[in-house]
Amino acid sequence: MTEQVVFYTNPMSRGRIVHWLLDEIGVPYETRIISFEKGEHKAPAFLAINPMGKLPAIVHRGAVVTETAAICMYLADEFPAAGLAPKIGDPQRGVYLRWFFFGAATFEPAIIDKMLARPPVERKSALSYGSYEDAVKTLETAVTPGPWILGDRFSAVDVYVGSQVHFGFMTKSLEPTPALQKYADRCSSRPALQKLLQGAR
Ligand SMILES: N[C@@H](CCC(=O)N[C@@H](CS)C(=O)NCC(=O)O)C(=O)O
Repeated sequence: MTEQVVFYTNPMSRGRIVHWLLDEIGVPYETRIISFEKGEHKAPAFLAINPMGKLPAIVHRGAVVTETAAICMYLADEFPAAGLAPKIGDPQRGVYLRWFFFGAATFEPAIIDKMLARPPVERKSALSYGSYEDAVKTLETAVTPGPWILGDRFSAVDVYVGSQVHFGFMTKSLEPTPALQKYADRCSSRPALQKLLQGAR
């Protein structure tokens, strides 16, 4: 059982979010690149780690963690010295959890459906995000006035939600409104993200 985090990723995946977070935390970790081209993500060796055959994944102290939001939350809690997660009992913990889950369960499906130009459904109330417009408007309230989702405090939830905003801009599934653009720019000013953008891995 190793104390070092083993990080399974591909540069063209949500693994970039975990990569940014690991570099914010600043502990050593071992990266294992899984090739999509070679189909390594659907090969038995990786399916034994994540039966979904999807990246990213981490293994830490013998436990597998998948799902990008869960990995980010796990790492921020496991390495408290980085100060990237409010502790249980801190009133900001609820705000932090709220926007992590909003990012994963509400905002991400909204922008992915937009990116894929999926036809509208009749029963919007059955969708986790209701309407794309409501999801985007609500996200704007999370990053305004800022600078971060927890106000003056940068945290792991900014890594997660900020990455989704960047992804939305890149795929043109999200309009760079002034509030979102300013937030994305603040995220881009983080040295750990700059390092990642300069030398993709
Ligand atoms: N819910 C998962 C989604 C993971 C995911 O869809 N990963 C993509 C790359 S971003 C993947 O591995 N796709 C390969 C495939 O499904 O074949 C998470 O948030 O980590």
